Amino acid sequence: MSAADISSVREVNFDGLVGPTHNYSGLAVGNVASMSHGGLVSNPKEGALQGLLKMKSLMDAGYAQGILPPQQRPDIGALRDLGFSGSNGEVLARASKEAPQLLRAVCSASSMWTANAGTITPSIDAPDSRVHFTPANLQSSFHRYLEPQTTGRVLQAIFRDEQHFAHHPVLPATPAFSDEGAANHTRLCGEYGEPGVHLFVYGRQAFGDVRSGEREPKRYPARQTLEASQAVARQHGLTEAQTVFSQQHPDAIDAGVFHNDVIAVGNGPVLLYHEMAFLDEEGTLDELRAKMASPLIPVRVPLEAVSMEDAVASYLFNSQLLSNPDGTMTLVVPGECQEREAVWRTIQDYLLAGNNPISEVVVKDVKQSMRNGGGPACLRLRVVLTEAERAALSGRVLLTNALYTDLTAWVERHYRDRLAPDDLADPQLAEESLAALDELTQLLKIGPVYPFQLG
Ligand code: SUG
Repeated sequence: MSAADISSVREVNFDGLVGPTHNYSGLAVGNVASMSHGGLVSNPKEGALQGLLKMKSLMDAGYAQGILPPQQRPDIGALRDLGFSGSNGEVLARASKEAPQLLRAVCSASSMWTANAGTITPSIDAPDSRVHFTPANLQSSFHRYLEPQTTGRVLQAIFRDEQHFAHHPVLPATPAFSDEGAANHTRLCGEYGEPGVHLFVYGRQAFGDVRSGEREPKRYPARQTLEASQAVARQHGLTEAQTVFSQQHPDAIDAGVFHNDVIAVGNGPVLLYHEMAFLDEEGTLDELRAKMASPLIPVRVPLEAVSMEDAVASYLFNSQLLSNPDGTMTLVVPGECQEREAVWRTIQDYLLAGNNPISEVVVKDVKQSMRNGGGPACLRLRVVLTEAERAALSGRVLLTNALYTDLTAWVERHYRDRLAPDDLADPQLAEESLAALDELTQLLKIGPVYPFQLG
């Protein structure tokens, strides 16, 4: 690749639009925010507008911003598969009465957290010079297991051009291959257009020489397996020299760190992480240093500065770390970081004042998502693209002022501003949601991607 091509490579953040059924159902075991906010009344309209505002302000600041649509919810087809029959209204009413936990699961708007949509390898690192995609199976929880099929269709609709984009099958949806996508994957590099090293962080090993039981979490499940991470790397053609597999610290999982992106974030050569992120911190850094072409810049936050409780409550590490043209980086943190004194002090006195590229902190209000354990970084899927690949995207999915205006008007037209757990059985909500999504696929020009559109 020529120097001009290298400098044209950019990271595009594809944020998930918060869906019309966004609600608080306490579905995610090991996710402290989800478990503690279950049963609250949500505001889907506010959630969608908060997400759109984050996207718009990052676009205005010069970052490339994309959009991924929400999924068809309630997933009445999933209820039918589980034996509920009759009209849609009857299916919803029976599920609400006989299995309310299933109704809540099929209504979740969890696809908004697109960091879990899949794992992406940029063309620079792939042997066939194409961008590679594997949708995550999300088999750890029923409500998220419902996502990958539509996710795959959406990714194929947008990244359709086979000359530039390659799509792989979802890994087998079984505990041994439990995969949660980019939330446990970080690409470290110099410039985006230079070769990168892929850090895959897993919580447990399924086969082979299983490590001692003491090294696995005891309280909460480990959602990513080593075998899943290895399979994705294999699908994408990544070699040993390009990959580092590191075990997440089991104590962190037990403290509520259900994905690596709740305790570490990397961008370019910078790895911002908490002391408790990796079981073998030194080994992980040494291997990264040995494999990376550019010097690694580790930014380590010690436990004495930020406790695990503060890390999980504030989502400091679920920030977006964005590259600026002058070589500095901007950290986009959730508003909750301002509410924890130790965290805010660490940002000011340690991250901003430290000898590292982070020169600016921007605070974003994504509270509707945060109450379900989704911060700024959960809401986006990073796709590193060359200029030619950006030009080859299908659909109207890169944010512009006009698209922002259209999407906010669409949200205002279709979304409710109040959703209580009992509202989920309302057949009217299902109809409103389908009408909204049908219009959205036209607005985004991505063609039919939802089951109700495919017949
Ligand atoms: O899988 N929450 C999601 C949050 C995902 C955050 N993503 C990243 N860290 N990348 C999860 O735990 C809660 C849904 C509810 O309780 O209603 C939920 O699914």
